[in-house]
Amino acid sequence: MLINGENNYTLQAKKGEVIRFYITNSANTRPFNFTIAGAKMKLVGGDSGAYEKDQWVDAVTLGPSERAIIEVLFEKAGSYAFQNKTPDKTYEIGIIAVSEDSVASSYADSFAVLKTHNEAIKSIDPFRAYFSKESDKKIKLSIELNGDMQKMMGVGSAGGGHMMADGTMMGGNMMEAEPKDGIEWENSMQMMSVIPDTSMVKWKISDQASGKENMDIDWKFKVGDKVKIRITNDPKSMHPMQHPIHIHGQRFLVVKRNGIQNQNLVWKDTVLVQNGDTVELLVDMDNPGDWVIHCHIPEHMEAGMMSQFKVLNRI
Ligand SMILES: [Cu+2]
Repeated sequence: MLINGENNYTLQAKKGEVIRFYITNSANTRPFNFTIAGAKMKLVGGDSGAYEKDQWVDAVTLGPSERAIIEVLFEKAGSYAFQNKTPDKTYEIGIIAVSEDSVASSYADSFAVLKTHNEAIKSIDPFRAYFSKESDKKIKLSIELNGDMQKMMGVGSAGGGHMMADGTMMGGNMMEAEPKDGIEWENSMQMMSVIPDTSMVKWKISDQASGKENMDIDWKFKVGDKVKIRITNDPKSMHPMQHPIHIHGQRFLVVKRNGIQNQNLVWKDTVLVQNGDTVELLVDMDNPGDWVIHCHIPEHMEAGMMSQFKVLNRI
C-alpha cells in the first residue's frame, strides 16, 4: 500500500499545525478506511467540493476513485501514523513527524469550529424537491458464472456447495467468505480472483425495467434532467462484495442509503455500494454527450460491469 507512490511516505509538520489533506483512493480494487492515529480529524469535502457542513470523523472509508478532503490538527509534537484501519487489521502506511517547533500562525481556533458551507448548500437547493421522487431507473449489481467456473467452484458437486433455485450458494466456501460488514477488505476469495477470466465470469449491471444488462443498457436523458437512480447490490450473488460505481460526465448526490435520508450531502461522481446495500442517487444530467456508468474496479469493468447512456441537448 502506497501513499504518493511511496511505501514509507513521511511528512514533516510543526506543533499546532492544521493540515488539509486531499485523499484519492487510486487503488485498483482495495477500499481504504483512512485515518491518522492520535490526531483530530475533520471531514470537509468529497469527490467534487465541500460537504454542506463539516463533521468530526474517526476515519474515512473510500472505494477506488472516491476522494475526501480532511483537515487535521497536530496538537502535540511526535510521530503520527497514516493508517488503513479495517475491522480485522490496522496497516501503517506512512508517518507524519511533528516537531517541537510551534507553527508560526496556527489555525487551531478556526479548526475547532464546525463550519456550514453555504455555497454547497445553495448548489444543492434546486435539487431538494426531487429527493423523494420515485426512482427513474433501478439497477442491480451481481455476477454470473459460466458452467466450467461453477464446476471449479464445486457448485452442484457432492463435495462443494450447491446452487439454490434463486442462485444462492449453500454449503460450500462461498458463504464463509461473505463480507461481514458489506465490504470485502481483503482478497478473501482467492479462487474467484486468480483462476477466472472474462470467459468464465460476468459482472453485471441489470436494468430492472427493461431486463437489459451492461452495454445493452442505453438510457437516454436530456440536459437538465434530474434523474433518480436506485442501485441495489445483490447480497445473494455468487460473489457478494462492494462495487464503487462511477458515472462519467455528470455529478450526483447520494440522497438515500438503505432508505435513510443522507443529512450531509456533497457532490460526487463515485459511490461505494456495499454488499446488500441500496443507494439512491439524484444525478444532475447537465453535460451532453455519450457517457458510461461503470464499476471502478477494472477487473469488474473488463468482465462486463459497464453501461452507457446519452445526454441529449434540448432543442
Ligand atoms: Cu465491481
